[in-house]
Amino acid sequence: MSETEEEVRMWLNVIGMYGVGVTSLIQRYVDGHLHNSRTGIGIDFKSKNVSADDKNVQVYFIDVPFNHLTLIPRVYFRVSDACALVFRLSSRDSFDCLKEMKKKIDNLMANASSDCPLIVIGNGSDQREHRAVNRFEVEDWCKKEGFCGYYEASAETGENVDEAFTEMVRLGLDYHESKPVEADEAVAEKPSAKNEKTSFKCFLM
Ligand SMILES: Nc1nc2c(ncn2[C@@H]2O[C@H](COP(=O)(O)OP(=O)(O)O)[C@@H](O)[C@H]2O)c(=O)[nH]1
Ligand SMILES: [Mg+2]
Repeated sequence: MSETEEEVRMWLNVIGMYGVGVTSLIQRYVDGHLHNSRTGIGIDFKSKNVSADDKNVQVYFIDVPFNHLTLIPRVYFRVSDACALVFRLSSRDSFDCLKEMKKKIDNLMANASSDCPLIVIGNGSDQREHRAVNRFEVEDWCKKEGFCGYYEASAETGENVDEAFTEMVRLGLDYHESKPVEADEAVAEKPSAKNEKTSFKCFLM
């Protein structure tokens, strides 16, 4: 990073039902490959340094299984800069769950006075023969619900993962710059990011 480059810290939530591939997508984007330690339960973080708009951005991806959503303290929604809702293209149930998820997130965001951008990621695009949800149906729903984008990606092959996450970072950065500084200071300690890419457990409770 050059000395003149501005440093920004952002928090992006990636949320989905167990098994849709949330952890895999974050791993693929942050580490560039998948590793075996994907069986973790609970809420996790992974961070990555990226350059965007001439800024050095430290992005914290919060890995949120849907049934842990209500465990996230309100403050995290207040500081979140963007959220991705993930479903599995081969699972109709996971798309139906997205509708319930959106309602819960709308409530949480309203309570936290947040208006951060939301995108949808349909994961598992490599499993073409198992597709259970029509692309146009998702696109229509996303438009109706006011999402900022819809991406079909594969954590397995990496297809479209960079595109989806890069867009989430870009949207998050726009939002981050539009909100008062005070919100960012509400998160207590900056996690100890010894390396540019760090993974650690979050003990929220
Ligand atoms: N074929 C395929 N399998 C995937 C993909 N993403 C994740 N998986 C597999 O789906 C399972 C659940 O993934 P995981 O990331 O643990 O899901 P999470 O519970 O949402 O965090 C694992 O066996 C992954 O290897 C994908 O894009 N394509
Ligand atoms: Mg997981």
